[in-house]
Amino acid sequence: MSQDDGLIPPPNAKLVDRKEKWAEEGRLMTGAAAPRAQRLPPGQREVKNWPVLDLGIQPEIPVDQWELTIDGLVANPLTWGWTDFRTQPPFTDMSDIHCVTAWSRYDNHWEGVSARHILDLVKPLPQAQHIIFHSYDGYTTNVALSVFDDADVLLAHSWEGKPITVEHGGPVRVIIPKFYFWKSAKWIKRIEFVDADRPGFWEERGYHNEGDPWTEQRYS
Ligand SMILES: Nc1nc2c(c(=O)[nH]1)N[C@H]1C(S)=C(S)[C@@H](COP(=O)(O)O)O[C@H]1N2
Ligand SMILES: [Mo]
Repeated sequence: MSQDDGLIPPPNAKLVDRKEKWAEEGRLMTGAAAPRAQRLPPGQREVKNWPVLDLGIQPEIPVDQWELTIDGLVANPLTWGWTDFRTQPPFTDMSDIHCVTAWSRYDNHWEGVSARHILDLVKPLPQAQHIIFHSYDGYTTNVALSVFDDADVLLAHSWEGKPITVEHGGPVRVIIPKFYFWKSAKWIKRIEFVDADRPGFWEERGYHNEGDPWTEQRYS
């Protein structure tokens, strides 16, 4: 956790302890990589509900106070308020969720602003190789720029045609379908482009730096 995120010690310390233990013990690892053609990654089970996972803080940000800053190694840094965000070209996509705690949820319909549109606007500098997501609850997570730069990545404001609820990261959360869901930061506040990679909250606590479900990149 970098200094400037000011994470309050998570009220959900028990969950953090338990998930750190899972990483230490390699829980849920099947050791059997599944072909990508298989929809359900190894060690996962399909659920029909949508579980909530967070650190015990669910920040409530009214849309008129919501701001998103995109900065770091980009030619055109920006800060959007709600109206700025909602006047970007709309993007919709359907994708599956795979959480490292072994549940997967199929066919989620997302609506928001595509990662590629954001990249077109901010124009990452050549040195920008990694991205750090910063959230309103103090959570952080990291991905390579090449992971963010994909056709199915977006900043979502709606799920199944309705605004994403606070518990699921509304007003706006990141969606990165190809990785375990901890990379999909809820309550997104800042997207920082950096040259050197930096582990986020779970990456510092035994979780994999990437997180490909089909090769079970659960733990580091
Ligand atoms: N800001 C923030 N984003 C977060 C988290 C969090 O605690 N804070 N948890 C991550 C984890 S571990 C998962 S599995 C998903 C859960 O999203 P959901 O509660 O909508 O299912 O959000 C991810 N993004
Ligand atoms: Mo998770």
